[in-house]
Amino acid sequence: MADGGSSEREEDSPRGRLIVVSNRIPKGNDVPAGGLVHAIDDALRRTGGLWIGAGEPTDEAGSELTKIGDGAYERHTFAITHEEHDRYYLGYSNAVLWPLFHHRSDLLRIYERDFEAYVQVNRRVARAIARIAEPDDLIWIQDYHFLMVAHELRALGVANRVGLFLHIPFPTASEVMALPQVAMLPAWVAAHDVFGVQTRRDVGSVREVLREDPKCQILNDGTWVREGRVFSVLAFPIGIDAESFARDAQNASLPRLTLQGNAPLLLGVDRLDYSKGLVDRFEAFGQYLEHRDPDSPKPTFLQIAPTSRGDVDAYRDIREKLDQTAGAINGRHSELDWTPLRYVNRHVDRTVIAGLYRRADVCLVTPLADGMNLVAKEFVAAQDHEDPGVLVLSHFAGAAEQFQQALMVNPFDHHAFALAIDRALRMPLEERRERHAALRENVFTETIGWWTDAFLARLARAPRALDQIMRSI
Ligand code: GDG
Repeated sequence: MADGGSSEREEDSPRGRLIVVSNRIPKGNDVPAGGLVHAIDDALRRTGGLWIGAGEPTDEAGSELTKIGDGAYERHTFAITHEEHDRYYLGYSNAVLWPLFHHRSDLLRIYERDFEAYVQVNRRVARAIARIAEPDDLIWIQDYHFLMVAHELRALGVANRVGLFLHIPFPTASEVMALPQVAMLPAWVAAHDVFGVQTRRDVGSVREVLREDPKCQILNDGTWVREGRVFSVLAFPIGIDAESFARDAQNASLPRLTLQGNAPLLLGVDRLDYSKGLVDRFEAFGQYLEHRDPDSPKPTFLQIAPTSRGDVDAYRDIREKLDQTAGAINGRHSELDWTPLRYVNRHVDRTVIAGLYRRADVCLVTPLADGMNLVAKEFVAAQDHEDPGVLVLSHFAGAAEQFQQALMVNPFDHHAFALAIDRALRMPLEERRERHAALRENVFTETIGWWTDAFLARLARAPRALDQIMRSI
């Protein structure tokens, strides 16, 4: 992990306010438990400050921020038109950056006007921040929707410390060539003081891209310089509120699952996204069913996958493919009293999810590309440590860097994946306990609070941009 841990909390705690920018922002006064939104809420409660996020799309977009709700810190939305929502959010963010950063250049939908809308929205956000930021405020930008905001802030003369955390993987130098704006990317990254990513592998990819830029230079201490500005690229693996998740899982009452006797339960929980490897997962389960010992208990694989970004073509395609694959597997293997695959294409309550994690014997977390994957961490936190289930984890989840004790699989290799399912279902208690103990240690140590503190402590220690400007004159 990056330098900067909880021991630095006291002396480096930021003096100014914290200004957070994220695409999603809670609109009501209730902040959903768990996840990133909760972590930002927690950080803002401690430091004070404000949170800026996208408002509901309207017909016209002014440059003013709109204050929403009330509470321990301020929340504001920036305006966005329906057309910008289509072009900046569904278009450039989710049909260019998302597929490219998840190694799916075949799904790119490149339109110049989408990029123009992205620039427009990033510029609007930067101008709004420039109007309200005080010199000591820390500015913390979340994710790929705002890769240009820091660059725009510098152009406006904002010298505050600015960090960005990228929740998704970073593409390699050759993949990034598919981005029409490839030449601009190093300048966008270099405009931050801290550019945070999930894993060491991602740090490596950012480095590869920066090395292609003749203006970027790496220093002996691992920091970078571009046009006189020093900046860092560091890994901060995101975590969860493990205590609260474990509590919820213990207290959850389970829905009736109608499993046969003590039949094993395999579980998958994912937003319905092509990066999550759901079709490969279904096919691997199909292969497992094909070869399973007919005398062994009949397992049920429950996949929860609520639709997301249903307005983007690639998401409609994956949904169709999944329906077909699930139908074919159940058609082939179901019996009168047994449906091996249950696929729920709907949002399920968090407490129910927590209870299902605890009940599950095996959790399948097998993305083809994923920044981190919080489901892997939630499953580990929810398990009973006396009799824990088994996490089957893809090499391509960011969590794989911390979770070597999971049962690792290559999701593209359906045969090996099917064998891993079989091994997980048969794993002796002793081995399950050993593996789970190692994973649990990580999940309860490197929590969401740890992540926030580590990032903000590092950002607060970054040399002031103003000092940097003075030095370079
Ligand atoms: C991005 C990166 C990175 C899912 N279905 C339901 C539901 N969920 C919850 C899970 C989990 C969350 O959604 C999904 O977390 P992930 O980490 O898998 O994924 P992304 O949304 O892709 O997020 C990812 C993350 O940012 C954080 O940095 O880990 O790699 O892609 O919390 O439990 N929750 C409820 N009902 C559902 O039906 N309540």
